[in-house]
Amino acid sequence: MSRGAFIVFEGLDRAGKSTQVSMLLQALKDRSIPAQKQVFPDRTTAIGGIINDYLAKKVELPSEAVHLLFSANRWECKNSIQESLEKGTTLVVDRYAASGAAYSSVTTGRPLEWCRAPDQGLPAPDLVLFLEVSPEAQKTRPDWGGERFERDETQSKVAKSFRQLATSNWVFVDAGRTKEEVHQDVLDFALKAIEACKQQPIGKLDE
Ligand code: Z5A
Ligand code: MG
Repeated sequence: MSRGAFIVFEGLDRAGKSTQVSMLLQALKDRSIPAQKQVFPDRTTAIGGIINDYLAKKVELPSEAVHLLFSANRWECKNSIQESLEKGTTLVVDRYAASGAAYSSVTTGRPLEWCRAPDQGLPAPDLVLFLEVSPEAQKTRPDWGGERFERDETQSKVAKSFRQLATSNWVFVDAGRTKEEVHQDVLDFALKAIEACKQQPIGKLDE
């Protein structure tokens, strides 16, 4: 039996990731391709609850501790990710390990290698769709600025870290266009990835 694809959306805040996750899921459903959504941070778990309080500025924690919580939040979901892919379900994922390393490299000031280490061994994405958005466009989108990392200076440093993390399975998508235009590109890349990884083993991060 063929497996599902592990498709991850990454990008700065308000790039339109959650919007594109929903549009892609609907398009896959319309084509009868089994697919499921996964969101990180998963704020519904015990660990996710602490992350949520931290992001909403209700609790203070050392940045290194927060980094490990974000990673633990992914490890909590490792088995369910693996099982879904193996049974043929494509996962459409809203942020994953690259967000972990990119944001924490800025908040902790530690090297990217240090930030990537806790995620080593987790299932690796087959495709990372990086949604690129300019600082100007970012600010025009609703609800900008409420959470902890939503400041210009932080965002430009995070953008730089994301670029350093890109590997051959990343594609950069111009997310400054209309939702529908972005979606057309996203769907093309996603359908190709779903086809290409059917008989491939599931990869592991950094292994
Ligand atoms: N974080 C971390 O530090 N470490 C980790 O390991 C992980 C995350 C996983 C919360 O993430 C924070 O956690 C985040 C990174 C850090 N930093 N901060 N702050 P989150 O993913 O939960 O954040 P969010 O609240 O969902 O926001 P977001 O993901 O940044 O937004 P988005 O999903 O990219 O955008 P959207 O919700 O789809 O769209 C935003 C608005 O723009 C909405 O009104 C849309 O209708 C509109 N929109 C979308 N697309 C377009 C286009 N093309 N044109 C015009 N308007 C559009
Ligand atoms: Mg979102």
